[in-house]
Amino acid sequence: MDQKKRIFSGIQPSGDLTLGSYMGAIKSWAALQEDYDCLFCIVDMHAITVRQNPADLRRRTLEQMAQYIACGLDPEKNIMFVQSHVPQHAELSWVLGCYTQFGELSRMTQFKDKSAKHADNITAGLFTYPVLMAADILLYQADLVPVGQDQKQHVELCRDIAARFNNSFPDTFTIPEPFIPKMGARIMSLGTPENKMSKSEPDGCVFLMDSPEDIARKFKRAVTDCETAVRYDKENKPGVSNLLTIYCAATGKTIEQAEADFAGQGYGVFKPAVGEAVIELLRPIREESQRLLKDKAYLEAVCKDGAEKASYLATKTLRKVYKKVGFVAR
Ligand code: ATP
Ligand code: LTN
Repeated sequence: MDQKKRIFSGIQPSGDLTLGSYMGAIKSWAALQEDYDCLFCIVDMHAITVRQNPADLRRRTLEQMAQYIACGLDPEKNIMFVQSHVPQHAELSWVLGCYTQFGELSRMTQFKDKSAKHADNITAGLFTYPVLMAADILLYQADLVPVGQDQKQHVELCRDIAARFNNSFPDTFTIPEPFIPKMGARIMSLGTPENKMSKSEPDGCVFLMDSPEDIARKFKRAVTDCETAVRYDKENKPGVSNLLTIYCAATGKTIEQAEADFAGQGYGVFKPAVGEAVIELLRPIREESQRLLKDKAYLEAVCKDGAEKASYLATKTLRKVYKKVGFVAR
């Protein structure tokens, strides 16, 4: 029988999960869990590449696990864990860093963007972020890495590092492929629809845990344009196009169907209707997250079990790598 292909992906607990995290990532992960052998990680070590409040980081990490489960990821079917619980990520990252060029890291657009945004705090960790990400993926010999378009460059770098390492030490790593799920929608900020909805920029975000009242208010205030027609035109009508994308992702309709639904009706009808669709989409996720968060012991047990399973796989790869580079066995 064919072995299932392996998938690895992760999200940083750098802010509360948003509608973008769900529609762009977690929803497609949930669709993959039946057919692939999946690891879904909460990458807290990546989160500290920019300043975090420790208490918030701790709270969000457990909340993120609750939300993964509430969004339909099954801890029985997948390995779900917290990155810092598996020290092999940091250990492999060191070795891979010695097989990565300074020039390669300097070309990463996320580094350029984030260092411009945090000009007073450009750390070595922010610079070597993609090396840790490569370690995440290669430790588990992942075949596919589902990510949004913005992360493709990092997965390409991971492939280059793996190929270079394999060139010196054959048969060490599986070369992974970026996998941009077709159903994954790119969700833009409700306030500035030219920018991606990002959990570290709370303005313009809809959070998975927002109350129905908050969601309704945010959609009523969403930035549109001075026309009245509900029509998809990303160039000239970024706000309306983003709302259409959200509406379709929430209801399963096509853009054409949605445009027809609102033909002849203005934004005063359209915006609250999108809000309503999102309220219904997020209601069960919010309620299930709240229920799970009351059972801290269960969430901690899921994290522990995930970390044990991940460690088992990670140890195998790390042992092989240490041997190949010439470290003496302990
Ligand atoms: P940060 O603000 O800390 O950079 P983020 O909210 O932009 O975080 P990430 O943790 O970097 O999100 O992304 C996790 C995954 O979700 C990635 O694969 C990314 O491509 C995807 N993703 C994040 N935001 C969106 C969005 N608005 N629309 C679609 N996909 C998204
Ligand atoms: N850099 C990613 C998060 C991330 C990741 C990974 C994704 C860290 N390690 C490994 C896929 C595979 C992000 O910001 N979205």
